[in-house]
Amino acid sequence: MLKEVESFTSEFLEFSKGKPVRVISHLDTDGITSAAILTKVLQRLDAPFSVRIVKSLDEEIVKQELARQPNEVILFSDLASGSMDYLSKASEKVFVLDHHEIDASSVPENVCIVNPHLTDDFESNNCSGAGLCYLFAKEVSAKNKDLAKLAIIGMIGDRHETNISKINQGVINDCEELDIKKGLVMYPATRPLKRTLEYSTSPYIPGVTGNGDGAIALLRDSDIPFDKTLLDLNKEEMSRLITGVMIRRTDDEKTGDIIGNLYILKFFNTQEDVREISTLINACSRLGYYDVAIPYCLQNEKAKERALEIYTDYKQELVAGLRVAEKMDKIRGKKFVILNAQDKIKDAIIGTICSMLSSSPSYEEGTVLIGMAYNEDKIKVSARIAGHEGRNLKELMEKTIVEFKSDNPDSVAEVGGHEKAAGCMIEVSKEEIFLEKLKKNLEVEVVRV
Ligand SMILES: [Mn+2]
Repeated sequence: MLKEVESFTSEFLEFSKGKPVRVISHLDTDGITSAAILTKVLQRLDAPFSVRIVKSLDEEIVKQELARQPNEVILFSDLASGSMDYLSKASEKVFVLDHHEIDASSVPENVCIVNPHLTDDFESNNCSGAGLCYLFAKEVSAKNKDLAKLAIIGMIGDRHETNISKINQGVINDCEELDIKKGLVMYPATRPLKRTLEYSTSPYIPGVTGNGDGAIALLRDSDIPFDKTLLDLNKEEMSRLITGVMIRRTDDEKTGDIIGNLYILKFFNTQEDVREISTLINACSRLGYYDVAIPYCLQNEKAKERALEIYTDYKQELVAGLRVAEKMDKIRGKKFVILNAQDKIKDAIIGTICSMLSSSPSYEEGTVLIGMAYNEDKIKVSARIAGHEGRNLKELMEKTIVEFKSDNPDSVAEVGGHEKAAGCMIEVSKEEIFLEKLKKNLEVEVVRV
């Protein structure tokens, strides 16, 4: 893939000479770190540029951005692979650095793209959007090697760590300020364990999560000082702690995923857990503070202060939302649970709440969790699955929306996501009708071939 990056870079540098660059990136951690890398590269090139962060690309947004041609150069990061049709209408060249699935035959001639799916060895080249932006940055100048840490944050943000490809390994090797330690996968690994355990929702530890006394009891049983951090633990202490956690999760089959690598990065001159940095960036971005998230990535002190405030509020909101979700009346069926929160939980966090619940052992492996929350006159619907195995949620949502729309042709409902996390937006006025369709599809037994 390095060859592809090389020709992409030379084409980009040639084409963008003397022109302002317009960067359009995705709003998750990977998209924000991608935008931050590109920001730094363009600053170092002394090139004028602007950045736009979007939730997803639709025809309207693509049209708006293409209207900037021919005066500006358009560069998409961490998105656009599914928008080749729209991009073919551009009057000029368009540049794309993306890792999402793509139909190779759909790439028009005017699109200059690097995507691991378009290479001859996807397994080795698999990486995040930020990883691609980093390879581009390094190709522009070897001095940009210091941006490897942003690629690492994007990689963790997009959960690439369970299967490190050759390209990702290269990024890890480039990052001198990264430490990797094997242990209990819980974050932050850099703060006192009594707190980390108490606030741990992933893994969810019965009797410990949300229970300060339970957290202290676990540490006492494991013979570990309360104020030690995960990073401080020696091998014996780590294995005692893992045993203690496993005992409490005994009736649950998901124990395998509690052990893995902890990623510790020197960021703002302190040791930080990459999973926590990633969550913080995601929180700022999802709440609309892109102007805080990007400078935070670039280690701006003022942005850090603001980002921490936003993150604290976000965590409090999550804890409160989780409590509401636990107490709420739910629609329960065979292998599914629907939380119709209406206006009791903010739509910005309903998906995260479902993800947290999906890692709790109170739900049997394969249970589909659906969260619904109002967003003005719309309802945001999020689907998650407990454990690893289960139905394809994207298909489930698509099927439901197709049926829903055939009865409600005026609806503007749209589905997004993938197999394990999907969602859609529907009109509040159609709440009951949608629920009926959804329940009907959830009740259908899935026959495995
Ligand atoms: Mn991504």
